[in-house]
Amino acid sequence: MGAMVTSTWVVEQGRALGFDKVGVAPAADLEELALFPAWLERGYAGALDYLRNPKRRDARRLLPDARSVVCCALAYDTHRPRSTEVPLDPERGWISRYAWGDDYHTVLEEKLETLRARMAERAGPGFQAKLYVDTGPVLERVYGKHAGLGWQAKNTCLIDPELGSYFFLGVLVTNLELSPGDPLPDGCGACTLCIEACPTGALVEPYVLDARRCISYLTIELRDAIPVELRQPMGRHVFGCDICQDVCPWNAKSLVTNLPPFQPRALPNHASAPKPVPAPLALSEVEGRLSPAAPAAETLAATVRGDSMAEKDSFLHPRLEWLASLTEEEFREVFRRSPVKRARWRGLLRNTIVAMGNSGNARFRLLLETFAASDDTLLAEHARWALARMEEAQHS
Ligand code: B12
Ligand code: SF4
Ligand code: SF4
Repeated sequence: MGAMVTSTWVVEQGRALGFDKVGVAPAADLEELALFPAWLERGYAGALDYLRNPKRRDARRLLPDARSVVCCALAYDTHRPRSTEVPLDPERGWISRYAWGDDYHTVLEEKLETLRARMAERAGPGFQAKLYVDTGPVLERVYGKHAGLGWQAKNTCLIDPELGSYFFLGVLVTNLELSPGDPLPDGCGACTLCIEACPTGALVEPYVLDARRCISYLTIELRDAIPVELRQPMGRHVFGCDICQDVCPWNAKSLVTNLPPFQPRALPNHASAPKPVPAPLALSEVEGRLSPAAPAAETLAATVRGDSMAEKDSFLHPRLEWLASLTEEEFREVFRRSPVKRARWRGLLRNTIVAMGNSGNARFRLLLETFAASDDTLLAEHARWALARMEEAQHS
C-alpha cells in the first residue's frame, strides 16, 4: 500500500491546493516532544487543560500506526501596519493580525480535507489519516519544524525565511511511510528582540513561553480575572497579541497573502461615524497569490499614520467605545465566523475595559462607572481597576 504516494507528490498536491509550504515530519521520537512534560510541570499551560491530554505528547498516540505527519502552512499576513508601528490612539483597541479576517480553521480544514481525499484515492485501501488544524492534541510546531517548514524561534513561533511567522499550520497524521524533510537551521542567532519587546515577560527564556503571562492567553483563553499586575502591560490589546512577531526582523519582508478570507473585515456601519471611504488598498491582482509586502509608499504611510478610514473601521483597530457597547447578540453577529468569537462576549468586554483604563481617555469614565456598578462581578472589578488606572495614566 502507498507505493505511489511519495513526499514529493504530497508536497505538489498541497501546493496546488494553495498551501504556501508543505512538508513531511516523521511520527517518531523527536527531542522537542520530550521537553513538553517539563513545560507542563512548570505550570506554563495555566488554565489550558486540554494541553494536558497525554495524547499530545506523541502523534502515535492519536493513530497507533502513524508513520508520518504531513504539515501544511498557509500565510495570513496582509498589507497592513504592525501593531508596533501604529501610534497609540486613546480611542481605539487592537485586534491581532490573525483574527482580522474569517476563522482560519475552516479555510485550512477544507484544503486539508481535499488533500486527505487525494491521498486516500492514490494510496488505496488501508490508508489512514487524521486531520488537525489547531484543535487536536498535536504539537503542530514541533512536527512543522521537523517537516522543514521553519525553525522554532525564540518567540516559540515557527519561522520560514520567506514567509516569516505569519502563517497557520494544519497537519495530517498518517500511516503512510513518507520520506521526511530536513529541519531548517535556527535563524535567531544572537537576536533577542522578541524577548525584550514582550510587555508581560511571557518569554521566560529563549524558546520557552509561559502561557499564563502571554497577552494572547489573557485576552483569548482566560475566562476569569486577569492578574492585576498584567493588566497595565496589556496596553490596548483587546484580542491576541503580535508584538513578539511584529518586532522580528524575519517579518520585515514577509510575504503577504490576498486570500479574501484573511483580509481585514470592515466593521458594520454603526461602529463609526459615517465617513467617506477611500478606495481599497492596492493588492496584487491574483487571488491567493503571495506578493512581497511592499505596498505603495504613500499607502503604507497613510495606514501607519492611521489616516485611512478604511483601516480605522476594519477589525484591526476598533473603537473601544463601540466594543464596550456591543450587546451579546451584536457580538455574535459581528464576530460570526471570526476567530474573535473565541474570547466570548464577556471576555471581550473585560479586555475592552482594561484597554479603556490603559488609554487614560477621560471620555470613557461614565461608561466605566456603569460597568463598575453592574451585577457582573468580573466586569465590575475590572472597571474599578480601569477607573483607578485611568487617573494614573492621565497623570503619567
Ligand atoms: C496553546 C496555544 C497557544 C497558547 C500557548 C502558546 C505557546 N507558545 O505554547 C497561547 C494562547 C498563548 C497562544 C498564543 C499564540 N498562538 Co497559539 N497555539 C496554541 C496551540 C493550540 C498549542 C501549542 C502548544 O502545544 N503549546 C505548548 C508548548 C510547550 O509548545 P510549543 O510552544 O510548540 O513548545 C515547544 C518549544 O517550546 C520547544 N522547547 C521547549 N523548551 C525548549 C528549550 C529550547 C532550548 C528549545 C530549542 C526548544 C524548547 O519544545 C516545546 C514542545 O515540547 C497551537 C496549535 C497546536 N495544536 O499546536 C497554536 C499555535 C501554536 N498558535 C498559533 C498562533 C498564530 C498564535 C498567536 C500568534 C496568536 C496571537 N496573535 O495572539 C500567539 C503567539 C504567541 C507565541 N509567541 O507563541 C499558531 C502558530 C503558527 C506559527 N507560525 O508558529 C499555532 C500553530 C496554531 C495554528 N494551527 O496555526 N497559542
Ligand atoms: S504574544 Fe505578546 S504577550 Fe505573548 S509572548 Fe508574544 S509579545 Fe509576549
Ligand atoms: S525577534 Fe529575533 S530572537 Fe525573536 S524570533 Fe525573531 S529572530 Fe528570533
